[in-house]
Amino acid sequence: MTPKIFEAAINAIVAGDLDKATEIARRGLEEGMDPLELMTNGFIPGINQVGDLFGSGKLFIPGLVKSADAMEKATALMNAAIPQEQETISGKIVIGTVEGDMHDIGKTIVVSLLRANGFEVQDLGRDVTPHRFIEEAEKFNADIIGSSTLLTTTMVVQKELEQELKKAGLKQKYKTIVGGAPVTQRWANRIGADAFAQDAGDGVKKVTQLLAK
Ligand code: B1M
Repeated sequence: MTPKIFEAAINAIVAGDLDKATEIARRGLEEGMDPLELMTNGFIPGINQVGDLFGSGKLFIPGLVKSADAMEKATALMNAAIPQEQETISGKIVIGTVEGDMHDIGKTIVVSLLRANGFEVQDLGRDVTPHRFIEEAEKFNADIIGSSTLLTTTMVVQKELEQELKKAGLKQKYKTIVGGAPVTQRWANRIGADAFAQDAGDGVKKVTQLLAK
């Protein structure tokens, strides 16, 4: 039964079928599935297939948008079902998708998992400028600034954030963590970010390590 639901989730996202994706998400949760497992083995591979189809010219913008809508709905249902830690542990993070980038599905999963692990998270949404990251970190009294980017063209904003922090004399005050599909440890090292995370689980691990430093 379990692999079948993963396959159904993949197919619903590839078909851009919002109703089906919603039904599968609800059914999975009713049957007691771990929301992260359903995301990791079903919905995320589905949207990755969509990305491959789009990248190879076999799917066009309207199809990409339909699949993205189905994915956003499934992600919202999964995120809402992730059990939240009642006790907050010390550690405040501001997180957003960088300026010029509208992709926020992955970032939203990272936010949910951080909150589920007891961290205080301020979600800045998407299209966030380096200046706003810093301004919000100051207001929130954050320990960590996290940025996400899915476009190779907007990766540079993560570098600009590091430069702005240095210019403002705040590089020592905040630890930074970067993520997103084109981001690598090598990129993090190159721009001087304090950590890189491959996925949401790794994000929780790296944030925990940064706070222990
Ligand atoms: Co767009 N898109 N898209 N898209 N899209 C990509 C990124 C692309 C790779 C597709 C492709 O061509 N194969 C390509 C980028 C190519 C490149 O840069 N080289 C692309 C393009 C070109 C575009 C447009 C330019 C298309 C156009 O209009 N011509 C346009 C850009 C708009 C803009 O941002 N200015 C565009 C638009 C869109 C939609 C709006 C339709 C939609 C986004 C909806 C939304 O996010 N609300 C969309 C989607 C859905 C995708 C793909 C198919 C899927 C992205 C996704 O949600 N993945 C994507 C292809 C792909 O990535 N395979 C693609 C699932 C998500 C769970 O994974 O976001 O990687 P991810 O997050 C992971 C990890 O990366 C990590 O943890 C997450 C959970 O495991 N992580 C972090 C992420 N952030 C982190 C932060 C951390 C730690 C870990 O700490 C701070």
